[in-house]
Amino acid sequence: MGVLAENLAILGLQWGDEGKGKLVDLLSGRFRNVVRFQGGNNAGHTVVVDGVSIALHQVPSGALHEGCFLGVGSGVVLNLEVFLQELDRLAKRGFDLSGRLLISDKAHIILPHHIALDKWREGGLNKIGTTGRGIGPAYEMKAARMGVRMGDLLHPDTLRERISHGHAEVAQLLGPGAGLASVEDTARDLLAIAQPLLPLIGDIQDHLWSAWRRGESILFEGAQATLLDIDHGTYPYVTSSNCSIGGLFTGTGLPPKALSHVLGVAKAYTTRVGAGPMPSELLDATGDRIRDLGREFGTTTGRPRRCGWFDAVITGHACRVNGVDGLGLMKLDVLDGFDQVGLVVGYRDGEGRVGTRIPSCIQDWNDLKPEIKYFKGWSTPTRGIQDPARLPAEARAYLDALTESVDTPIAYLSTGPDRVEGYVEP
Ligand code: 2SA
Ligand code: MG
Repeated sequence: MGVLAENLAILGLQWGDEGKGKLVDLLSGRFRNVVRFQGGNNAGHTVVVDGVSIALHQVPSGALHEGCFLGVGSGVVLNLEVFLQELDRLAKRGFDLSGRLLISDKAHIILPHHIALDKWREGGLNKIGTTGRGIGPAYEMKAARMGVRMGDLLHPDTLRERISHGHAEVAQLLGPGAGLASVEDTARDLLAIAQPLLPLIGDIQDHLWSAWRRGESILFEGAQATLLDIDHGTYPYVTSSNCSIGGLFTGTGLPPKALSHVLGVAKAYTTRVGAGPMPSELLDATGDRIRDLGREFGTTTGRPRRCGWFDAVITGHACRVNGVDGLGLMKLDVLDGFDQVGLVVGYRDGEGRVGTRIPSCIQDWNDLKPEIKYFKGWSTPTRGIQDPARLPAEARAYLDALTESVDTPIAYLSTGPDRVEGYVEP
């Protein structure tokens, strides 16, 4: 079997929104288990079924496949209200998850004071451009040993005490005017919301380890992406979890030998939502055209995404960090009809030197200018083409240069939003 089989990780190689949800949905029918291992409802994975799109933020994207067992791993931060809304929305669409969903007892819960702190910070000087979902504070409280975990819901008598630690600090920081719910109210509301989820809480590590040892296949669904990774991304303009390969193992409790392949997902161009460096960004009519044709607006926040040419420097970095076996190259069709298409092959520094790696100890990303190689565009539509051999010659030339620039072959090519299968096994 090629890349798209066995125990597979699907990870984002840019700044999110690469189309991971579509690939997970498309491939999860092949896997017995689909598990989210990090992130929270800052993720917005859109799956398209019979032309109708469903946005999932926390329920693993394998939900649409009856045969898939769904896991929410220990590295996830969970907004219980959003989670329940998604379960309800899926049920209304006829997708019943009972008997095939397990939530780690070690997953942390996003609490109202986490969201309040996130929003308070975003109104201040250290503006990251977060999704405002309380993701950062939830992970901070986890690291500060003041987090509340799903397993705590099974012990109401100690739940209040667990909530009180982080709550006290946030209440002190934000002051009485913040309108924070009290610890009592937070605990009461949490327990009321959580009732339907209590039977779903368990030991995800044991479930996945046993599944792996039984030879069941597992698909690991990454959220966000490597350039948003707290360690390997464009810090501080990152999210607060490890979206790259390391987060898979800490977020599930499985050993590296349980993973066989890594599929890295990237768009045929680059987008970013929120603040932070983006050397390939196009602040002109071309960027606007890509945004409009690609409908580049955040699934989670609706914010317009910043658009630019494919950036081989950041994507090559992500391929190396994650040990990517094959690319899921998405939305090539958006580039149909451009007279020319750019590929960022390096960054030129203040002394005019061009490098193909992200420099270390960067003081100001604005000093790094994109070195762009241009390719002749193509007028023949690529929409719906599943076999790269049938692509226009100019599109093939562009893809050949792109794969060479990141030293990674294409394992899947997407030329449209629907569940179109276009595998090219390396
Ligand atoms: P946060 O809310 O603390 O995680 O925000 C920190 C930074 O991370 C960015 N961020 C994102 N950027 C793009 N897409 C995101 N989610 C995707 C979506 C889902 C995906 O479609 O919504 O691709 O998995 C996402 N989540 C966080 C955010 O803009 C800040 O720059
Ligand atoms: Mg998305």
